[in-house]
Amino acid sequence: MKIKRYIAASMRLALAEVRQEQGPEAVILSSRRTEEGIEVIAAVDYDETLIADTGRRREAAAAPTPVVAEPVAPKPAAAAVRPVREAARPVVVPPPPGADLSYQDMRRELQDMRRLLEGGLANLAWSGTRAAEPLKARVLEELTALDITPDVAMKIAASTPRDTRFADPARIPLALLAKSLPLIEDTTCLRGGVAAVVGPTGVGKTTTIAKLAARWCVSNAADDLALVSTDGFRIGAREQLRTYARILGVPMHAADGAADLARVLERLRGKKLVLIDTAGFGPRDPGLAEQLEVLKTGAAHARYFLALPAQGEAHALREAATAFAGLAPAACILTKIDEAASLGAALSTAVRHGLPIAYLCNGQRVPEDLHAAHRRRIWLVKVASCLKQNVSPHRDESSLARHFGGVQHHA
Ligand SMILES: Nc1nc2c(ncn2[C@@H]2O[C@H](COP(=O)(O)OP(=O)(O)OP(=O)(O)O)[C@@H](O)[C@H]2O)c(=O)[nH]1
Ligand SMILES: [Mg+2]
Repeated sequence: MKIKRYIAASMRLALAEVRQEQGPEAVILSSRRTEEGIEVIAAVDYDETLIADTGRRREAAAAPTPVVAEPVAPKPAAAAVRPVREAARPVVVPPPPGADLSYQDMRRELQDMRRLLEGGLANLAWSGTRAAEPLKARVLEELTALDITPDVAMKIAASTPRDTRFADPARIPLALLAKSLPLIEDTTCLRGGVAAVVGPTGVGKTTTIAKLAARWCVSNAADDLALVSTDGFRIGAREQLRTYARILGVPMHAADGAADLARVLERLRGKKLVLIDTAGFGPRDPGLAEQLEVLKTGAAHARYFLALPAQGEAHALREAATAFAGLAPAACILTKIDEAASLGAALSTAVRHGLPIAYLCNGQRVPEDLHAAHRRRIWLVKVASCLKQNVSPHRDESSLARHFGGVQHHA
């Protein structure tokens, strides 16, 4: 068991220090105010056997001493001197009568107490923010209502203006969100190049490739375009792309493995635009690393777009963004906006990972449902705002306090 003493200016800072050094398993043994500040004694790695032994010793001591008929031999004088090691043993304070708490019970109780304490401190800190920075608190509250994740909401709220004489405070949360969205203008469909769409399974990669190809054909010759499929995994994947290629009157090529992909791209050097459709892999799919390697080696000069489903859950989107980061995607494409119950998770992912958003897809129609993101800033925020009613109503005061008043934000 490691026991350490912490001194800090406030209980909140002391707890933050404990948590940072000893982790969430740390148990607070005592706390008191001293001249130096708040003193907290915390411990980790309880030695359960030590505690159990101590308990057994206590029980043994409490058990009635057997009556021994034989006379007890007097102890030699030297035995009266306790060895140093024994003297150094921790003093075990006997529990108060009736309080026969096991180690696990004690631990649970201490953890409950800590949770209570932290909850109280979080409520205090959040009330403080509400009183001192009401507009910032409002921004945090509004962004949370849009399902923006707490870390991103904090980031956005950091630029809440102090002077609001010239702005309508009610509009500030959405205005800040709009300003922080990393929307970019992509010129793939104007100038060409080699572009690939990657992402998890079923997120709309092939459909997006078809939309981009159709968009190109609106103002360019179909002859200048070629489609490539590296998806030899899913049955019917190539047939799906071939169907779109046939409709548009453009050639479709299959590539298997890095060397083949490099060869195919070399053959297509004369094309102004080459669009590569890739196989879908989940972030934890063991085949993903190999697929990323194939793309990095076979199409090193391609511009990668990460397709992220707008209706995806925050954690899944975070995983996807991390899993495909190795390809250094130039931007992401938010698909299935029409199916999303909220846009908070998708927008948070883009902001957190610094992933520019190049295109927005809000339906299955090719190419009508593909939109250049940089032209849709206000529309995107409006959709996010309209979907607010779908966000679960658990965003109450205590959850706001937990997210924005917690010790971790002040550590
Ligand atoms: N509602 C809606 N559906 C879409 C959108 N984009 C694609 N889809 C549909 O989503 C389904 C899967 O699309 P695909 O393009 O095959 O997805 P994928 O990522 O290529 O799938 P895999 O290759 O199997 O990984 C199809 O039914 C598409 O029509 C969109 O923006 N909105
Ligand atoms: Mg596909």
